[in-house]
Amino acid sequence: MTRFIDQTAIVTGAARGIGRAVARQLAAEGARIVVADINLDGARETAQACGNGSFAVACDIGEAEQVSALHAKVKADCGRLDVLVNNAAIVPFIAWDDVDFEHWRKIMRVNLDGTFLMSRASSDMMRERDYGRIVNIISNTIFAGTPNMCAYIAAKGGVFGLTRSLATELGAYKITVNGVTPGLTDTEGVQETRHKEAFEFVEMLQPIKGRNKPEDIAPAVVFLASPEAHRITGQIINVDAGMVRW
Ligand code: NAD
Ligand code: 4PL
Repeated sequence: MTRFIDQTAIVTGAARGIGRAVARQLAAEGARIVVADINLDGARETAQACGNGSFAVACDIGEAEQVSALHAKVKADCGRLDVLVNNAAIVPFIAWDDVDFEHWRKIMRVNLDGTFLMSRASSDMMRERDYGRIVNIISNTIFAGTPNMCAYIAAKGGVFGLTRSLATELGAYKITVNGVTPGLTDTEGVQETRHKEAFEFVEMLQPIKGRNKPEDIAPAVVFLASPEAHRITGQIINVDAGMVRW
């Protein structure tokens, strides 16, 4: 398919995991991918695999100057921005008793502030052409209240609210803003934490058995990022093999 021919897409956190799968599937349909990640080596591997003139940029989404520099480069090298996928996030496993303000701020800085900074800069560029697709990767934990992730879930709840409000603010410019809420997914990030011990329990709650893989999440993201989704904004698609209903 060729839904993204001539388009430029920024995918944050695409050095690995769900972001990489989204980047690969957008690129398979013609998009040029700007892989923005703090892991430059991984980002370069993703860009290489994507082809279409895709490139990697080292960027901490929680730092306003780095987000500005990223957008200046996209403007100079690509001249246009069609799609932003806000995927980069820290996925912590932390008991409530260990949650202090330092942890809270660390998660908010990246998962919520970073999503704001990226959305602010990208939508300003999209507005120039009266076209844009913003897709926020949220999490089904905002519905389930999953244990050991309170700051993470609070930040994702913030991204959920931002999805609805930006849909309103940006509609006049024909920019849509939607979210995807994955369930527990087998990624490198999850394998680094005790979340990996939860697969059996989570599968028990899923009507469709088996582990979610990054490649299973990406098609919903690609759909919302596509031109044909132009009448859908402020919405959430839940991709979790049916674990939660909302
Ligand atoms: P991951 O840890 O495997 O990958 C995350 C990527 O984000 C990494 O490449 C990392 O370097 C990058 N990143 C982290 N902080 C960054 C920053 N400050 N600036 C730029 N890049 C940064 O994670 P994943 O499991 O692929 O998760 C991707 C997204 O999906 C996240 O938004 C996560 O909250 C969401 N999600 C994941 C799951 C899951 O079970 N894996 C479930 C629901 C939602
Ligand atoms: C159900 O977003 O959605 C663990 C870790 N379990 O990050 C998530 C579930 C995790 C999730 C998530």
